[in-house]
Amino acid sequence: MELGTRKDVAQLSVMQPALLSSGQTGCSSKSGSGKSSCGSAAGQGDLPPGIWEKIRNHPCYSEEAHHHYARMHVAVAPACNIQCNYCNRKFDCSNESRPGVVSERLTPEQAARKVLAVASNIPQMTVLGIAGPGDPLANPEKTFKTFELVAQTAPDIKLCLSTNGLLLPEYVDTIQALNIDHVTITINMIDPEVGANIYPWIYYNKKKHKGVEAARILSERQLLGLEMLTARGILCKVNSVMIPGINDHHLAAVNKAVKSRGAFLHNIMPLISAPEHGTVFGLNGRRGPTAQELKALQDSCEGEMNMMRHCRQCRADAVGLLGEDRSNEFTTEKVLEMEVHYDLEIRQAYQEDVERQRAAVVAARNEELMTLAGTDSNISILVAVASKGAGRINQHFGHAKEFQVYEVSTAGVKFVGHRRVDNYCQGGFGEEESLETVVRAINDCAAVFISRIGNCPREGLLKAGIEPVDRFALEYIEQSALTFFREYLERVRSGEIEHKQRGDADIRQGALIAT
Ligand code: CLF
Ligand code: SF4
Repeated sequence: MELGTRKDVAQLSVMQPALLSSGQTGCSSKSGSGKSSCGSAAGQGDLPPGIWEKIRNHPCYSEEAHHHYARMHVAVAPACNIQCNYCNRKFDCSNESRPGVVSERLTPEQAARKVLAVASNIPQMTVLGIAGPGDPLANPEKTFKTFELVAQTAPDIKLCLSTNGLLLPEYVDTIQALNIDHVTITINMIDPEVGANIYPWIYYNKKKHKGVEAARILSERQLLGLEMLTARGILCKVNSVMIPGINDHHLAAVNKAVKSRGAFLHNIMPLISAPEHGTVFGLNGRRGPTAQELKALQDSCEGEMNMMRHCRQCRADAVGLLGEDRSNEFTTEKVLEMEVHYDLEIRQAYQEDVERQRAAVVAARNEELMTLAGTDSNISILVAVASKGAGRINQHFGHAKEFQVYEVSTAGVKFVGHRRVDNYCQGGFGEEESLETVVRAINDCAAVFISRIGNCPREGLLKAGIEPVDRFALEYIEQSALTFFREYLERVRSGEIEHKQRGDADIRQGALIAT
């Protein structure tokens, strides 16, 4: 299937179904650009059928899909051919994983069996990604053998690859031949002087290259690979790690460069850096961005290009919805004992049901958005949400390991990020220290939506100026956020509450074990 021209893709990305249906202007109108980019939230009506088919149930390429569909990774690619200063090779590749995580290594045959086991048990698992623990293209035999085996036995599963891009031009033909429709390239710079601060060396053409020379080769290979893939109609996502003081001001130029070469989606991820990770940046005290810094950069890049904001920096053996991780249920030992029964019809029937639920979520949001039509206000707020998936507020405050963050204004509602936390309820008791961490993580939010909450955390949140809201328990997130926002404006107008700009919030930097 042919991808549209680059111009088509750029134009598509500025449309949002909710806004189109309401006749309102873009959700980024306050940015001054006058453009709206909800990017990966684009719906079926906005996209050519070929592209919609590729993204509709891919949890990374579609924000909407990530509430309903799962992905899995298989860790078949241990070696790497470059060194990034935010990576410690004792752990998984940090281009798609959180630092400090070690995945279980598999052979292609073990990996293919695991995919079937997961597909049998999780019918909403639609995508197989290979993202490490090193670079998949530095391990081409294992990577491509795995894809080949899976394509033979589970043909409905989309194939996805993530790479540092050094060897991409060599493998574009193989990627196309194997129907790998989604490729992620981590591109942190287009200026080798900047790159020399991120990459001490690369290994290329049987030779170690260092400093600016290494970064120049890497950048040329990455951009050439991106151009070659998009020319073949393969959807490309670019990941960039935001490293304050090194490439934070440079990433806008990276955004333009990858957009002009046809990238479909740009995922700017925060540097996660702590001494215990043993990385150069961690040991040198290089800090990651705050929530506000990250959002400001993502907002500034959001224009004609889709920005991904729901990335969870997964493990190289992650299984499940993006916000959860079920990899422990599918260890090699457990998979060997499992009865594997891959049934395409059962999977399709399940996914049809998911599509019905998904359509209901969108319809409820659009209906609620109509109630804001004609409302004039410059106010926008962030709300945090505890959710286990399906687009609903369906998690107890004390059980949440992450909060999803939505921005709401008269222009609509959009997902703008997530905040990982220690769950407040540990062994049946609330933890004072955990509450402080949660408050710091969602300090920029006016409210937190949960299905239930105890009195102690309720009081603590109120004291911090964050309104705990449990009256939308089990309701749809976006619809509830719009209802809350409409009432919030009414309360501001009546003088019941005063609208205040909230402060900044923390992105978790410490050691991350397991998920
Ligand atoms: Fe995996 Fe990556 Fe494919 Fe997704 S992850 S290879 S595109 S299937 Fe997704 Fe995970 Fe973020 Fe990657 S949330 S780290 S962007
Ligand atoms: Fe680590 Fe990935 Fe960089 Fe290789 S490409 S050094 S595995 S972060």
